[in-house]
Amino acid sequence: MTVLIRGGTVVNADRAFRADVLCSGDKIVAVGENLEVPPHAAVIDAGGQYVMPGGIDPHTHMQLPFMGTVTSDDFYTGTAAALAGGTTSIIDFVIPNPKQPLMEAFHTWRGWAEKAAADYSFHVAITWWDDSVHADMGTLVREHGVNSFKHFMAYKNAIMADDETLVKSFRRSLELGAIPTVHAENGELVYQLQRELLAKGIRGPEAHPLSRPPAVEAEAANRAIAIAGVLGTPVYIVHVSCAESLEAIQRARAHGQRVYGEALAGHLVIDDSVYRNPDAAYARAFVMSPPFRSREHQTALWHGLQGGSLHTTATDHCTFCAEQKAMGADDFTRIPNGCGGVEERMAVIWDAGVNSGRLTPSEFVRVTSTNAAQIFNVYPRKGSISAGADADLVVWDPQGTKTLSAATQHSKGGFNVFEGRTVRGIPSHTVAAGKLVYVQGDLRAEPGAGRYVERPAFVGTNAATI
Ligand code: URQ
Ligand code: ZN
Ligand code: ZN
Repeated sequence: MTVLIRGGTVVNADRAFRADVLCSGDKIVAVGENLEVPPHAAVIDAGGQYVMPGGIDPHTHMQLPFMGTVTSDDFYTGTAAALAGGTTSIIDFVIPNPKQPLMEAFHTWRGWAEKAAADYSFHVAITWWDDSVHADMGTLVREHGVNSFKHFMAYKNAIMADDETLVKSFRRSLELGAIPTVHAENGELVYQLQRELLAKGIRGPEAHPLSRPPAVEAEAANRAIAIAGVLGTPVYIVHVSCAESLEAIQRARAHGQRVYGEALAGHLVIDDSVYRNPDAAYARAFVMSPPFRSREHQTALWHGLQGGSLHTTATDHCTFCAEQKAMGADDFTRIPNGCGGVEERMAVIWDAGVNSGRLTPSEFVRVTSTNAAQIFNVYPRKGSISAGADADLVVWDPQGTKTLSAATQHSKGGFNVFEGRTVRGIPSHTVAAGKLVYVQGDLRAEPGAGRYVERPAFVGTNAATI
């Protein structure tokens, strides 16, 4: 397929400029003014619109078996929803059960993801340790294009990595040229606080944030940063939700340590009042970890994005329907943790970030696409509008408006944490691997069109380029 996007303003992380974009097959082949219209080309009139690199969501959980159930979105429905929102690549997670061989889990997830409609890659979680894990990490890096390993410091008695596992896995990651990432919450503290709350008879969703205060997250963030600092490896902290964790990152970076931070669209605009809603089913829908925080933490996260101490935005898309969330109706610790957002991320961040003046369009591109591509070593294949890059683009209508709602979303789960929010600035077209997959409300996502994206190991001592 040949697609010519003409008359728009191209926005890359470094600059915005007037240019047409020509895509042939799955690549961008030309970026320049007044490009000729090739025969049989599909032409998109992008006048008055921005042409930006397709979004990269570096944190999703499609089809995840978790807390006794499986997330509502599978790899097709979740990636189709992503395309409808202008995100053209996801980085999901292979999460082996403790004692499960990593390669077995990796091949299982690969099978699940074959139905994906958009390109995908995997962080692999290190949930246990022995010599076979050490060996499989090498196989994954050298033969399967994995360059990032996830560590859940929360979820005791499930997938939590203890300090021994963290140290051994971080060291192995460094040897292999891979970057360790962490879910930073002290799982022991969470566990004990949960027990205490239940013992006091506080069993509803309002207890969830009480069992995971910011200090519980900050302790783990500081610990992961300290371990990485001692071992000399970079570290990427997912879903940074509070000022205290951000300050830990800022301190480390101020001393030259290579620490990256990720902010979720939800944590940037939703506050913890949702947990005090008298409708327990409504409050349960917002149970995710780390929890939504009070407003001052959102201000801190925006300052982190603006100031460069937070680098990427993601969603942690992990949807459960009301019936699944009701598994914890009389015990908040049994509410499956996770919320959606993969379809809304870019519009929410444009509306709250660019329209407010917090971010320029180029900074928007940096935090929704380019930084993730660079940190996880797929730039400029991804995260750039340039000849030779993948033809993953979103044509962005800055005047278009939409009211976000479960009634119109494409993702499953039947709930939208951004319900009722009217945003200005929405995708008009999404092009993925050179195909028109979303055209002014018409979603043309194809199961199986997504490709597994190998991410090369980092070379030399400086892992990433930012
Ligand atoms: O912790 C995660 O990132 C996964 C299990 C999604 N759930 C969540 O509450 N964040
Ligand atoms: Zn997490
Ligand atoms: Zn997650």
